[in-house]
Amino acid sequence: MSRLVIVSNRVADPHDTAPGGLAVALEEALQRQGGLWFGWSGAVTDSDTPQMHCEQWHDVTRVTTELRRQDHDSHYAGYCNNMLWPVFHNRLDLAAFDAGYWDGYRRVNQQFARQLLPLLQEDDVVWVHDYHLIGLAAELRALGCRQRIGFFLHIPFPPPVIFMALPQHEALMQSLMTYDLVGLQSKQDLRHFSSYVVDQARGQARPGGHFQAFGKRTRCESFPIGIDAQAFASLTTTSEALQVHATMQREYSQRRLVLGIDRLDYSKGLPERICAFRDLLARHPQHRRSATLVQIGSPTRESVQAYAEIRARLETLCGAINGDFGELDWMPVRYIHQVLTRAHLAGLCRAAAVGLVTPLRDGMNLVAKEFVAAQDPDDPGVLVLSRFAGAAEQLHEALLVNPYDIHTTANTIDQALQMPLDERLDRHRRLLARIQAQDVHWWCKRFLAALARPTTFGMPPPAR
Ligand code: GDG
Repeated sequence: MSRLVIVSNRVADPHDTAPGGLAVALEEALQRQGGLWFGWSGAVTDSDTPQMHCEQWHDVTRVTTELRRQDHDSHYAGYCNNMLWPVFHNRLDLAAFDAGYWDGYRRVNQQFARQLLPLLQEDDVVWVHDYHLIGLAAELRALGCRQRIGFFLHIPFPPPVIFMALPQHEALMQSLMTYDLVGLQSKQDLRHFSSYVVDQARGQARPGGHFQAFGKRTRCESFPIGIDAQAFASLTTTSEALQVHATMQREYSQRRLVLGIDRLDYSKGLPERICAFRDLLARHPQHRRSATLVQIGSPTRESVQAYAEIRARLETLCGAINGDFGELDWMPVRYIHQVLTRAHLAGLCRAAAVGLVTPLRDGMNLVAKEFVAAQDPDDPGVLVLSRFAGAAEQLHEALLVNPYDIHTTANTIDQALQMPLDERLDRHRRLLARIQAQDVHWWCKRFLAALARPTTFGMPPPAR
């Protein structure tokens, strides 16, 4: 079996006592095949020669590198978080089209390629993750790398008309086409990719996910990411989770807890969610005093302007709803701007009657799956899920909503709060079965098996 090399912007900490499902699955694949994990250490340097750091943990080598300060600013803070993230999430209004960012993006991809290449062995398989490193395969190939290289995009692939708002859309697509395999989260992402290749790049799409354009060819398929369903479910039985659950049940004896867990990101639809909850209380007064929204908004990317704005907006909305509807012994919304432990989150999920996962746009959304995995199978809560999350393609038995439609979302929360037990049981059983079958280990194995498959294109090689 070939050695596996994973490259991602950040490298998971092997000493983390409760890592997320993705870190667990990748770590497991690395342990199985032996391997190397390469990424940014999180440190910036003013020196011209970024230092690397190497750590061995069981059979896995972790190599991290610093970034030069100006490269970090234009790559991570600039092109990644101020251009690619908003554009790929259909938020052209929040993108900063700064011509200087692109050079930094390329420099970091070149630096990663230069530092990684000498560490590679002949039979290695390289798996690159996410939008920070779209250009890595092209940079590695330019240096003579011949190993198989796959890429997985964790965020949505936008419709061509939106993608083309990026001045560098052609260069980005050419970089993607340099990979042996490109993995996307959903079938819709795949349709967007295909439509760009065929309609904009005048390329070809063939059955089996084969694409040809720009004199290059690649395979592109959807690989919906899953969670470690079993591990998340077992977190609900830890003493920390049981304590959270007991506290919540004491406080919400009618079990009318409505829960949201998100990074405080503008893609997650938090203001719209608070407005929908407000509309619920205004038009369905029977839920006043009984339904409480607990919203965890964990801090993220706080140096980016759009993130500071979403935080301020959310605080204003939560203050207003509590002021207008709250009573001395009941607050409609509890908003917590902190990072909680995973066991704490699992306990909260278990105690909740309704999980609100209503992003405006999301590659997949793992919280939707974690919520289902944590439910009591004999008395499960109901998942309200945005149609615009990749997870909606798999989780049909959730109550699907358009999060921009505040009125209908409020009515759907009402429907969820009133759903009879037999319907909840039926929906939950189906959701759980799919989440367990298509978990993060399934995702990881499927991607690596596809990457290992020899590529037979069913079309003549491109003219060079
Ligand atoms: C990207 C894509 C795609 C949240 N708050 C806390 C906390 N979390 C955990 C959740 C979940 C994870 O963070 C968030 O995952 P999501 O999938 O919801 O969203 P992104 O961070 O935007 O992830 C997304 C994902 O990549 C994987 O491909 O699904 O579409 O945007 O696991 O539980 N964890 C802890 N404390 C918190 O306060 N410990």
